Amino acid sequence: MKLAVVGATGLVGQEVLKVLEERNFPLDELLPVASERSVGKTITFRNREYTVIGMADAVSQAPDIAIFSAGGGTSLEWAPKFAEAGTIVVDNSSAWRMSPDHKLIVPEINGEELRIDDRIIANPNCSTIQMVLALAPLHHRYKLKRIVVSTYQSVTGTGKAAVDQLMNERKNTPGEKVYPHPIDMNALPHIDVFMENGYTKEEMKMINETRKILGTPDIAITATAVRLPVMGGHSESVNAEFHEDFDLAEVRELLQNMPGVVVEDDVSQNIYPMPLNAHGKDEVFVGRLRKDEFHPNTLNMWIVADNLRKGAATNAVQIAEFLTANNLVY
Ligand code: A2P
Ligand code: 11C
Repeated sequence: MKLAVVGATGLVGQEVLKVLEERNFPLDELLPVASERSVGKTITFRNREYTVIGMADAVSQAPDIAIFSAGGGTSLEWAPKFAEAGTIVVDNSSAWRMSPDHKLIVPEINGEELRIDDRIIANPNCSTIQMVLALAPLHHRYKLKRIVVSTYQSVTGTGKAAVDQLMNERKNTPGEKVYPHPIDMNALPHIDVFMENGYTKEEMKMINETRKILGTPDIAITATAVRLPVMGGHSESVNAEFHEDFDLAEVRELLQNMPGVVVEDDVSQNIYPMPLNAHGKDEVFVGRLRKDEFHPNTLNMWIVADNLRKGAATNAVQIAEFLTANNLVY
């Protein structure tokens, strides 16, 4: 198994390397790949130093799998070239997610859709993954009718430059600004670009990707995505209406039995999910479970996950693990 990590010098790429190491992913050869700016730099993996290579070099070495976290433009241009060389691309960008010819995978939910001829596989947006993982077992039991979601997203979702902006503002030192306003001590109801319908692209990703992963285009979804000066992960307040009535104890049990989900819900002890606790973990944490008292069959919940982990790196590595475990790599 020869595995390329494309975007190995970025926030998500670095997390991919950590997750591969922690999960002891079965690889014989690692190719760390980044832009020409980084070629020749070294990264450490499993106590060994590796030299970063460029895209064309990586394609010529035809890795079995390439995990891409280098932005949509890079994916659009390079994923087909890797695929042509026989590589299976697991892509973290939004480039292929809504293409009807490409699968959008959260392994615990729809890994079974993967086939041996899939060449570019899309990893969903971070805010989508954590929401859909928590909602999937409830959807399968009670059938989702409508979702109202508001997000509280970490600056790490924007990349290294955003973390630098927050830290520079905090220390009052000058530096590059990636947001149109200060982020420290602030809340920006603005993630990614605004679309013609007044929603942001992040909000539309949550809507469209959720429907694709759950395979039901008839779920009504509305989203407001907000950036906060937070580091450890994304949080989401979800109000979910189902076609069928539910019992809270059963909801709790369904969530507890869902692989990758951890219920943290004991308000008598002030226990609920928080990004500080989710940081560096692979699971999606769910709490504040309660019935909406003014709307039938409707549940309120609070969902938190490390967006660089299950929201990006972990999910991508799990897709690669699924491919190897099911003999879908040749
Ligand atoms: P580089 O470090 O050489 O710029 P982040 O989102 O944290 O900023 O990381 C983005 C990642 O994508 C980095 O590893 C970056 O490499 C990589 N990247 C950006 N543009 C390209 C490109 N045109 N080709 C290959 N890798 C790219
Ligand atoms: C954010 N969700 O937090 C974005 C980052 O489509 O994979 C990931 C963008 C994407 O800003």
